Amino acid sequence: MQQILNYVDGRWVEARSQTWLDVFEPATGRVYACAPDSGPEDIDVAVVAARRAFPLWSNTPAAERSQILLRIADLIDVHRERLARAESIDTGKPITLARGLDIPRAASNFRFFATAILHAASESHAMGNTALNYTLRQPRGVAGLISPWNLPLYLFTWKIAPALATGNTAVGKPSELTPMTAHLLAELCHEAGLPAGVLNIVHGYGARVGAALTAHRDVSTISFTGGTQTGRVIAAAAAPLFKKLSLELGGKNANVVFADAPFAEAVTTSVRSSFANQGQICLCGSRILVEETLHDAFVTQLANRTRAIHIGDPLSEDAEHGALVSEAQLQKVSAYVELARGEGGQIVCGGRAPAAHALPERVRRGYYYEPTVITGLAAASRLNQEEIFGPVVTVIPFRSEAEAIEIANGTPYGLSASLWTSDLARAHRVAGALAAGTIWINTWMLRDLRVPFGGMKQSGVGREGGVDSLHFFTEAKNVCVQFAPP
Ligand code: TXE
Repeated sequence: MQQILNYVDGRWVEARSQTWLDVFEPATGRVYACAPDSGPEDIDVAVVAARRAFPLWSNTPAAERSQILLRIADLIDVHRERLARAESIDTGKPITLARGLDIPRAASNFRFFATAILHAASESHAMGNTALNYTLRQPRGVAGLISPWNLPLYLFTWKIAPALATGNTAVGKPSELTPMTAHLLAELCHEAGLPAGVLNIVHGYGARVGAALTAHRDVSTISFTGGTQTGRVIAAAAAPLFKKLSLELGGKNANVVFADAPFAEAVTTSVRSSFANQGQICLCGSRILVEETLHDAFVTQLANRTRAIHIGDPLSEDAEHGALVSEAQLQKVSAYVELARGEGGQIVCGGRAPAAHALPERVRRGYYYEPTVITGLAAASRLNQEEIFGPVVTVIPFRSEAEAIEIANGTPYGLSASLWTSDLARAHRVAGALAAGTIWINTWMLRDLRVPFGGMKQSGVGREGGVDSLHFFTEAKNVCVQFAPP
């Protein structure tokens, strides 16, 4: 049984309560580790450590902070295989995905912000020959960083890197479902020489530990990625305390395929955007809107490619589809498919857990669900309005560009969208009309870390990425100096 510990003030410690929570391996349904079941008292100790480390860290020259963060990135690269295996075991995702996406992106997050601070410019505004205004961007203090279970190291480092690069110190709270790579990251940060107290990681349940971090009077900045409902709870707790808040929440993203789409590419990419990470990526295109004339041909091709996805042991090199992260998530996905049947939807493929004999012996008790394609549901149906966050997509026909835009925008979410067409004018016109924070044209999940990233409506508040992260984690102060009479 692997034991995970909190990392506070440069030391590995148990929860004060000395109680533990079980950590499951989704592919087998078995407990394989335990993590501290921390409480508010553990957050208090971590925040004290972060506050104590803040004066020195925030006054450390950017070049020195940069060197330490670059060393962390190098150590992530060195330990890529170990981290990928840990991430795969913890989440149920194929090790090939963890090795190719999650872990390299964690290193990129550190490298990007470690170098961004070396070139970050500020502004000045001259008032003729009498005065000059200049903008100081100063670190805010202790940041609270709360991350989810779908891309654990990828998203945790997406917050840690800019927070520390800009001179803040931090208390991080990873998901209790997937704590392992956060634990391993603490070891790498320690080895890289990150000073004690700069990064503190406290494990535990969100409603206890996450809530305590959100409410803590000495934590002035909260960056959260997770479900919309949890985002609502965090916002309600943070607002009266005037905390700076960044919320990256759920999505119900449209993948709009026009009749003049590059067909083969649209199908191939749509399989990936539908089922990558077992459909547990907030950017997945879970609603596929297809122009009516193309609908049947597209559904046939999509279903054929979906049936060919290899469901297997996440630790095997040939697995393309692994286990869902938890029993609860499996039940949630299953319930939505049963609802689809009740709403008159056609299950074109999938729609069930794989037969035990179809799975390798080791993973027959895992949280598996077949990639599923559903047609015949109204745009207003619950399946097309609510975030399922699993390997389930619906296909909806549309007759006109205007109707496609109306359907795409017709949910409470606005995180991302894809559109496929050969008509550039239409591509830009539709991109401008779609209510989502990120729009991909003839591609999906192509990411440049310089761009603003975040959602509209119930998909979140604020943007992170590039200068948006640097500005989020710093306070802008205008200094006006008069040097001559007006
Ligand atoms: O997220 P939660 P969960 C969606 C997806 C999923 C749903 C719930 O639909 O089914 O969210 O997933 C911590 N105060 N996404 O349960 O609950 C929690 O411990 C402070 C989309 O994982 O939001 C964890 O560390 N923190 C999302 C983190 O919040 C609290 C990715 C996320 O947990 C808290 C994941 C509280 N009261 C799920 N309650 C995306 N946008 O990528 C929980 N937490």
